[in-house]
Amino acid sequence: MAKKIALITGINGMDGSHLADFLLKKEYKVYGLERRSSAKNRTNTSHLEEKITFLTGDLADQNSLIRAIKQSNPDEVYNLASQSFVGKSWDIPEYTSDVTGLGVLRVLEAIREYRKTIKFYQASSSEMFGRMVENPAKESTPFYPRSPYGISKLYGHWVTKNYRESYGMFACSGILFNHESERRGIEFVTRKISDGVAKIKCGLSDTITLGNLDAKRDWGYAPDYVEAMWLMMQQDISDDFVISTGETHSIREFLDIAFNSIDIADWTKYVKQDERFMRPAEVDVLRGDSTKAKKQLGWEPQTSFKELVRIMVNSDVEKYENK
Ligand code: F7E
Repeated sequence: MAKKIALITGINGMDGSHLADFLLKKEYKVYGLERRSSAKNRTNTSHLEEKITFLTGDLADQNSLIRAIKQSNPDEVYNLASQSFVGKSWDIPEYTSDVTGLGVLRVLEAIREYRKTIKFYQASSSEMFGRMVENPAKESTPFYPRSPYGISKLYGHWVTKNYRESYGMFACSGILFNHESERRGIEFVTRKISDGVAKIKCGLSDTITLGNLDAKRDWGYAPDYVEAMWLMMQQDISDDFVISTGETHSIREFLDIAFNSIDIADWTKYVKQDERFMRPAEVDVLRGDSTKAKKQLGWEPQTSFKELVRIMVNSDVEKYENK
């Protein structure tokens, strides 16, 4: 049987690299779309350089997307690219709307132009629930985004649904709650903590400076979550699914486990707070209900919160110890 072909946008991000690993194990031919950059950004994908084909393209450039689809001729397109940092979306709201919102429309248009039978996955986000009208949130929960990022994701979510209904395309959305791994960008709170804790352990720093410690998130492990993306794409009918652990933990709890894994019980003297890391409008708590994914996809998270924190801290400690 011919190999299935997948095109992943945002290949160099945490999710892009984990999904490529997953699809290679399933014997896919994988193409990864990356933006042109004067400095190469393949920290997460250097191990994939001989295994996948990188294409240059940009969610802000319609023709580059049409070309990437023609070059790869995929069975499945996973749209994981976006301006994904919520905090920065207030500083660059127009760019965020263009890439995270309109970028989705551009990928869908490229598919519609080239071949409508290509399956499309949109990385929707729990940030669309924002001020949580219902806790835990499920597929039918009304949205209430709280940032330019969340609003842009909502556009992407609805345009995906609209192309499904307008053109009969297979276009599904995974409403993924926070998911993290040792490949997470350093600006996100979990990695900032794991990296900071590792530096403290190795004597390279004495403090971590954070914003709001009381925010609560439903944190899962990214390699578990990319499997859910793939499962959604193997269905006969496209649909939307919430992917989450069903648990919520505060940043303080994350700090407890992270410091505990380097044998520090009281972390208060190591953690400072700074206004710079506070957001103009905060999402105080997120928690998801993945009953539908469990029933219809047979998907369940495999990694506990405690394991996740430990995996991240151990990986950063190893990184500094090897240096
Ligand atoms: O913030 C608080 C911050 O930036 C988590 C993205 O993948 O998940 C992610 O978005 C919480 C917030 O992730 C710092 O205020 C405190 O309440 O790690 P984060 P996020 O905003 O939840 C969703 C599902 C996505 O879709 C996004 O693309 O942590 N917080 N102190 C801090 N956050 C950061 N970044 N840095 C701090 O110093």
